[in-house]
Amino acid sequence: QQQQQQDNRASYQTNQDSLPKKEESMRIMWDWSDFLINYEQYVMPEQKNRRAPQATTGEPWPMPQYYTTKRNKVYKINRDKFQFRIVKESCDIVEKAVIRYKDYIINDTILDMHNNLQYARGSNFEDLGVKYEKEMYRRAPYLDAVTVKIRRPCAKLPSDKMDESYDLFVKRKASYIWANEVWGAIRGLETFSQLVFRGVDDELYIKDTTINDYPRFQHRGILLDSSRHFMFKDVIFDVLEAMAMNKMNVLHWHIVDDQSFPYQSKVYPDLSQKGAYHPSFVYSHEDIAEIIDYARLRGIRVMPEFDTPGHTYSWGLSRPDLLTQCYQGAHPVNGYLGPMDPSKNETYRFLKNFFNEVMHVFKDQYLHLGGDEVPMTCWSSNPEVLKLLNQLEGKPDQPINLQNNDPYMYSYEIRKVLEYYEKRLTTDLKNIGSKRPNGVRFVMWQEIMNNNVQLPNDTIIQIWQGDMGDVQRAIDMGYNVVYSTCWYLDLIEYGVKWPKYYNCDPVDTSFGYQINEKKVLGGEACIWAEYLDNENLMTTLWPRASAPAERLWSNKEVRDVEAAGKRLTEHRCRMLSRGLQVGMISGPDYCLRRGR
Ligand code: CP6
Repeated sequence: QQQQQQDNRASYQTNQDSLPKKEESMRIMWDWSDFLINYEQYVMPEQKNRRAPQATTGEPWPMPQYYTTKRNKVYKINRDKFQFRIVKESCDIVEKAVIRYKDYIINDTILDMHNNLQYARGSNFEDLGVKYEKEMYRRAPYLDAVTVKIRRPCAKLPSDKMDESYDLFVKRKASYIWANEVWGAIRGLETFSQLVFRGVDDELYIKDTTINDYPRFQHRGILLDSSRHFMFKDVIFDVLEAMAMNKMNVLHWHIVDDQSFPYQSKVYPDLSQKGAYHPSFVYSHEDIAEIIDYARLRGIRVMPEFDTPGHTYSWGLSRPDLLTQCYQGAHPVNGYLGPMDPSKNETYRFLKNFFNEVMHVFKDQYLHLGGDEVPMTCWSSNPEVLKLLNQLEGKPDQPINLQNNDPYMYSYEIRKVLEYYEKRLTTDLKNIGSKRPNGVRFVMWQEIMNNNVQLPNDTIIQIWQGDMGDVQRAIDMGYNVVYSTCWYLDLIEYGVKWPKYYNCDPVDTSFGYQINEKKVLGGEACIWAEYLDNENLMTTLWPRASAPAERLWSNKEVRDVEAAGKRLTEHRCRMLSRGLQVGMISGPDYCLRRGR
């Protein structure tokens, strides 16, 4: 087959006559499998291989761990009578979820893609030999209730220890969702809602199903950047809603950065007053509480990132004293400020006060401290920082020749300053954090490891440039890992790219590393917002992020890209149907949904 692919490519390149005519090419849809062999390079498929991607009907995304369904046993859902019955433990999380999912099922269920395909193409059921199936649908018994049983009392907030497992039975006699904790129940409700489909007769159907499900990784996140563009609350809600549909559970909120400071602090109000793009483009404590609550109801943790010592330009708009003055030779360069100034006690005093507030506003145990892309050349140009470095290196307090081309300068290991800064900051914050119910646990970007900075081994390293070798190195240093390298979703390209995201695995042993899976907490899809704002965030993020979502939830063996493509086509349609402005990643397809 590979040979044939090559032949096709060759003839496409050399023989212009083999290209379809324009009108023809507009109607022709192509098949997933053409992209599977070499999705990096577009291969013009042969005419006879072209067909519409056949979406699935009532199939879940991400794929559950154990999933069996009986194609020839269907039940009908009565829109007026259908209900979820909560037994044993209950709380607002499951009560609200039940209302939400009933509404989705009744109002937003998508049309059966198979029947519709035949219908839309003008075929009739009898001709296609599906008379039996039609009769089966007509006679389907009603399913009126699903029992939701939660064994343990609800927790207040989702955490890294939450149990998201559930069992789901859709049977003739009774249907159940069973979970240890409320988090499993809401994952099960999401799955249940995805199993429902609308027939061409407008009735709701669901196939006889048995599911036992749990996540492969505990950390399945989205990095949202609200500094490069201010993201409105509604858009963040939509991101959270889509995350719940994809069983993702961590919103990594990269809230501030160089370009703007939208976090509205009460202890230091000038930070956003002067650092936000506009005084109204801010997240107040109340806004943040609303976002955390919206996330909580969907089993999603909100982990804030306040990135220091680099990426801090906007902090300097109100507090230039916190940033390092960069020098050119012996002279400070007016207006050229670098990372946080590690040589001043005031820097640490300020950060203690600031993070004390942050740890009250954000309830999650995890706190991302950044540490990426620190411009250390500025540090090494500043005499006060060099004085600090002298001390750290045990050298006498001598003036240092500041000529940039002086090799003497490079005999100093500037990374020691980063180590000093991070150790002092994390020690301070660990103390403050120890007063919280769960304490505090830090996440940091890969550079901390690259610079050989050794922090307490509950620290989590987020890999964003490296491969499995870097994952292994972080583990060897005693760290836990969150993987992101292959999931920089803002880097968009023409063509079908999602299989690349889908095939990427945070515990990929095919490179010869025997990575301890327990040390890899999971991964995050990053949606940096230099080129994204409220208008195009959702369309760029989804359904792209659905690929890592399945990789992080489903069994390692779920790797069939062609089968995934069919489910993803349906899943994208389902997201549209629930009112989410999701985009397009997989070529020509169609979606018949609410109101269209
Ligand atoms: N902002 C911050 C960024 C990036 C990082 N940190 C980034 C770097 C390279 C690419 C995309 C994003 N925009 N604070 C790196 C973690 Cl390709």
